[in-house]
Amino acid sequence: MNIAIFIFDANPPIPAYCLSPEGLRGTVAVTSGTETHMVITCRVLMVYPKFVPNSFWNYTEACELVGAKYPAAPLGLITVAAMLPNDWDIRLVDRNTEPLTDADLDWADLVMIGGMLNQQPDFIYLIDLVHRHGKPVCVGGPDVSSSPHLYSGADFQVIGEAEEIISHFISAWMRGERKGVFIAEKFKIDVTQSPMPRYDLIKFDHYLFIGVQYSRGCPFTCEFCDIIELYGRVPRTKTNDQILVELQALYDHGYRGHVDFVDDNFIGNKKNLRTLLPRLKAWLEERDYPFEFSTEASVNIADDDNLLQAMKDANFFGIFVGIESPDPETLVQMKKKQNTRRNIAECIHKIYGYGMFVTAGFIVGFDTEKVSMGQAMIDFIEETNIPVCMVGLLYALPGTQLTRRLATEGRLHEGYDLMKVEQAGDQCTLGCNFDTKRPLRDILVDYKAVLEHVFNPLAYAGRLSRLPVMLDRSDRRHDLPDGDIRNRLGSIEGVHRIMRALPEAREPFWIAFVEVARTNPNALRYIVMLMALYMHLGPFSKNVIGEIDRRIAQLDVKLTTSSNLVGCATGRSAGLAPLNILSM
Ligand code: B12
Ligand code: SF4
Repeated sequence: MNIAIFIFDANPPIPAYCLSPEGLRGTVAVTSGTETHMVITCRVLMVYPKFVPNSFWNYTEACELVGAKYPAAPLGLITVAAMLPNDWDIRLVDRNTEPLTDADLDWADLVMIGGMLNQQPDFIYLIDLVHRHGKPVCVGGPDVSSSPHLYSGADFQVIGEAEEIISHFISAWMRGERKGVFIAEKFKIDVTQSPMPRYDLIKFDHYLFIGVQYSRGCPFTCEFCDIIELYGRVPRTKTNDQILVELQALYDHGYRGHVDFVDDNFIGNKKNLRTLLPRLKAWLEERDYPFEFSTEASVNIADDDNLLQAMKDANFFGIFVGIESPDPETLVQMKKKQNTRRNIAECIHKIYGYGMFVTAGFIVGFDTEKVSMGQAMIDFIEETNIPVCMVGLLYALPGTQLTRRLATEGRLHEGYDLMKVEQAGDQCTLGCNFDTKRPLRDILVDYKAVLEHVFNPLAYAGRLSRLPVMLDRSDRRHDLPDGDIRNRLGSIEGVHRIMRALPEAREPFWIAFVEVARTNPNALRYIVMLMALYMHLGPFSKNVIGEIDRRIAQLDVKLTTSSNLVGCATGRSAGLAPLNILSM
């Protein structure tokens, strides 16, 4: 039996639907004039799965130092929350910061889960857990969009950007359907119509920073990149008013401190950005600088002094740049042409000149790499003087040009897109999920050498103490706003805690600290922040080096075994292993 009902005040607007009796759970009667209507109040529990523990990006110790629980809040989920009808009741549980209880699950009519690759093990576990509680699950987000086959256990899949397609899911749910796959047309979403994220669902003090998104997509063509596959190559920006309203909402919720523009490439649409930045500056000034910004941008940002100045004026303090490799031939092969024909170190130094520090991504494991790659990368990192370098192994992400090429060449490993609980990590430990051209052992040895150098406390402190000379913070505001969680780092007790936690780095870090305090006190708090990050990066890099050692040892065992077999088979002594065993 289906019962006709009316729904009002829904966002997006929803016509009258028919519901099965089961779908009526939680509905209430509302009388308006002489008519009595039913208003649906669906109880939605949104769950953000746990990230795998062994990741560069978790910054666990730095979070603990300031009393946060995880670096970033789930922006995707709270954006989707804002697309659901106003009369649906929504709760959010971020498993990285708080427990998910039976009571939460009992409360819900529907559970919605979203996340990325590095949440996959918990994500899949959660689908099963929710089903054991007898509740339906709707899934979405980047990993579902990239690898939907891994999430076929969910009742509903929303694939791609949710802004338009979600109304189809909502309609289906209202009609009483309990299964469905909804696929968004690629890159068609007009982000100016994207609703303001439900920041009210977030517990701000759980996080190091809060994300806002100005644009989606990137104009470049890097072969390994999944962003252009998920969000396209034509950057779509929100309007200036839209962003300022989002920032105002954060401000009104009382949030102060670090806001990250999570754009794929912040300068993807420079024309629009040029109009946003002066308004951002004025907005900040009027409110006495409640936020400091960071973002991600391609290295050609250094070509544009006006843009750098405008970002400086708008209180940007950090930029993540994908550098990837010091080798021009490798950059061409990976189709990262924007990084060729330029002196990258000069570009980075130029960004420092505008008072913004740079963190950067580097990758080892490309087909065209030469034997000397490891030392070249070390020299390059020292020359650019970037303290926090995310050096990973090349990882074939699902849906990329790289993955398609490797599949065609028969080099992709089975289950390459599957993150198993027992091996969970990130591209630092799991990379090279394909047959490499260069012997894998050589790649791992090179990679290990880079990690050993880059995260050596002396080298790290050396880069820290050289940075302030280049980082022009002279005309920058000195104080953080009241309520900024990072204020807890600046106290002398905070600095002592960092030093106590890092016995082997204590001496070089103190020397760097004193040097920076003397020469560039305005840069000091950034240097302390980068030291705090080392509390995670130091131990993390040791774990990765341990993992790489284990992978090398496994390869050596395979090599020995295979050499023995060759020896037996040919009647000769062991020693001449077929070379290709090294790329297993
Ligand atoms: C900010 C960011 C981070 C931050 C913090 C993320 C956080 N806590 O949420 C940090 C720096 C920590 C990070 C790290 C990593 N990230 Co990241 N990150 C991003 C980035 C740039 C923005 C995320 C965001 O907030 N987007 C804004 C929201 C609105 O978009 P969205 O999440 O896609 O949500 C939309 C849809 O997907 C959908 N949706 C989302 N959730 C749900 C849920 C339901 C139920 C439904 C129906 C729909 C739905 O609706 C939304 C609106 O359209 C994305 C790229 C991107 N453009 O999204 C990469 C991205 C998510 N990261 C990615 C990866 C691979 C990583 C890393 C492994 C490192 C790396 N980049 O190589 C690490 C791993 C982290 C770890 N701890 O292990 C990949 C994920 C690929 C995949 N298959 O899952 C992405 C897509 C791109 C990329 N290569 O960087 N990341
Ligand atoms: S510049 Fe960055 S976001 Fe753009 S295609 Fe290359 S890796 Fe992807």
